[in-house]
Amino acid sequence: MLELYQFEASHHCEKIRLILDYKQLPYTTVEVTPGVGQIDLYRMSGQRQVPVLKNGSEVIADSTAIARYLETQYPERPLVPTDPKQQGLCWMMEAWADESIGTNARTVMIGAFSQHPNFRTALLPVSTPDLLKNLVGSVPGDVLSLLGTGVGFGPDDVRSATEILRQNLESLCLILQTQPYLLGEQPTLADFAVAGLTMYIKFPAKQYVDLPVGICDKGVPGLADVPQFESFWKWRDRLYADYRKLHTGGPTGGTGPVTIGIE
Ligand SMILES: N[C@@H](CCC(=O)N[C@@H](CS)C(=O)NCC(=O)O)C(=O)O
Repeated sequence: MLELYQFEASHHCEKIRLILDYKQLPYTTVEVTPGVGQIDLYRMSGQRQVPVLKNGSEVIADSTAIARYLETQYPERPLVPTDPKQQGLCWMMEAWADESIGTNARTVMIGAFSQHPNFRTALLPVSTPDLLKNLVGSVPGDVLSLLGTGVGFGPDDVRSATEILRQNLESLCLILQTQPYLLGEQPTLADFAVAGLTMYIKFPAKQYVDLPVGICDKGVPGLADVPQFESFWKWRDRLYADYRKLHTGGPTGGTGPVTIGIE
């Protein structure tokens, strides 16, 4: 059985969950406790970030490496086109989703927390400090004091990340004007990477991810709620409806999430 070591609230993990669901592979999730659980993760995988995939004795860290591994081991329902040009574009778009969308989305979400009380209250009443820690990743120090003030998350950082994401969403809308998926007629890794890494800009419309219900369909004002990008969010809703399994209170075919801590 495939085991995904994850943070439920991680956008890189969401990319892998989308891929696992698309390939119709059963898996269990192991919820890693931020901080202490990452020590075990380090022992297991040689690094401390999620996602990590375990398949028997094989341990694969990093979402791109996991995608490659899954494509090699489970070629049914392929994710990567065979045509060389399409294949090159697919890997390029996947990297762009991780680096540009993923990095900037994290910044704008933290910015939205500090600037928009409504967005914050949609999450905070039921959130735990752990959830916030998951969202901000490895940033040290007291999480709440970080919001809007920490290094890399000040107003200028948020403004420039928002501008980059506007351009990214505009490009995606243009591509999707004439074709159903980012590389043409079939879904590929590019689609699942973009869908997963846009999670912090706007959370999925239904409870695909085990997060507070109040956060479904909520997102960063100015990006998640403007008519200009509506076609992109509609596209993502359809991708989720077609390929992602709804959260059912336990992981797919598994025993339920467990937390790993220090021994
Ligand atoms: N390049 C990695 C990035 C993974 C990543 O940034 N993971 C975050 C969660 S989204 C994490 O584990 N943060 C905790 C930490 O860095 O300690 C990938 O694609 O998997």
